[in-house]
Amino acid sequence: MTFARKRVAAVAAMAVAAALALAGCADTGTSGGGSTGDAGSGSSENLAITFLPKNLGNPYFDTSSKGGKAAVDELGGTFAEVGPAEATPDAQVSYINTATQQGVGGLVVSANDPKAICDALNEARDAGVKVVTFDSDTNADCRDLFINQATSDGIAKAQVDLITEQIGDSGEVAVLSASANATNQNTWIEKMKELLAADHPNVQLVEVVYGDDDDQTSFDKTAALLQSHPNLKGIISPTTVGIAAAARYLSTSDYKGKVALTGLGTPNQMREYVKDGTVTAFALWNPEDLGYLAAYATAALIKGEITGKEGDTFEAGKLGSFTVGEDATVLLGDPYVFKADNIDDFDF
Ligand code: RAM
Repeated sequence: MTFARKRVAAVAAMAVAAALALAGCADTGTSGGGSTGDAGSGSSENLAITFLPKNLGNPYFDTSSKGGKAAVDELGGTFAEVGPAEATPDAQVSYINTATQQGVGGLVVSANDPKAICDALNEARDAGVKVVTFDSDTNADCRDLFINQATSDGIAKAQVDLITEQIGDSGEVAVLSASANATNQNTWIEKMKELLAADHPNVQLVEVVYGDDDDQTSFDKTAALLQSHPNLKGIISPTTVGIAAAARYLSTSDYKGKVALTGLGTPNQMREYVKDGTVTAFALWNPEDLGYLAAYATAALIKGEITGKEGDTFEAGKLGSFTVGEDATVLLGDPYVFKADNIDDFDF
C-alpha cells in the first residue's frame, strides 16, 4: 500500500499538506523483521521496536505501522508488528509477554482496554522495555508515553459539527463504535455527548452500538440500528472499520442519501461512498505520521533523551520537534475533514 499523494505537485494541495503534515512521507513496506536484540547502529541502544495494534487486518493500522517502520528504518533499528486477529480487551497480553521475553527495546501499543493489558505492560517496563501507547491509551500508570493523534475535544467536535450540519441540527442520531472498552472511542463518545447536550438541544443520541472493529459485525449493527430507529437521521461512526462497513450497508439500501453517515474514516476506504453520494464528509488524521511519531518517541525514550516528563522535547525526523505535555502525552496535530473536493488528494 502506498501513501503518496496522487497530486503531489499541485499547489492547491499545499494547504492540505500543511494541515496534515503529509509532505515527505517515505514509501516503504510494512512487514517487520526480527524483534530481538541490540539493533542500535554502533551503540548499545536497543532499538528493536515492536508495534502492537488493536488488531491486524485494519488498513488504519497497516498505515500507522508503515510510518513506524519508516521511522525505525531511519533510526537504524529493527521494526516488528504483531497483534491479535480480534480487538478484544486482553488479546494483546500474550504478544506483550512474548516481546518482553524477546528483550525488545520498545513496545508501541494501541490498547483495546485501558486496564486489561496493564499488568503485562508493567512487567515489560520492569524488564527494561519502554512502553508507548498511541491511538488508544491505557491508564497513565501503565506506559511511559501516550502519542495522541489529536485532542479528544477536537476529534469529538469535528464529528459533532459534521453530523449536525448534515442533518440540519435536529432529530435522532446514533453511534456505531469500535469495541466497547476501547479507550479512544469511549473518550470521544463521552465528549460528543457533552457537546450535543450543550450546543445541539434538538439532536437526540438514541443509541450507541459496538461493531468491535470487525467489518461484518459493524455491517450487521448498522442494519439493526436502522431497523430499531425508523426516524434515525444520522450515524456517527468514530472508527475507520465501522464507518466503512456502515457506508457499504447504506450505499445499497433505501437509506442512501436519507440517513447521514459521518465519523472517522480512511480516504481510500471511503472514496467510493463519497463519490456515490452515501457520505458527504468525514474526518481523520494521518495514521502514517502517527506511527512515525510514536516510533521516534519510543527511540528517544530508549536512548534516554527523554523520560516522559512534561516539557521534555525530542526530534521526530521529518515531522520536526515535539514536546511532552501533561500526563506524558505527545500530540500529533488536528483532525482533518475529507470530502468530495479533496478526497482524491490522499492515498491511505
Ligand atoms: C479504527 C480504530 C482506531 C481508531 C480509528 C479512527 O481504525 O478503532 O483505534 O483510531 O478507527
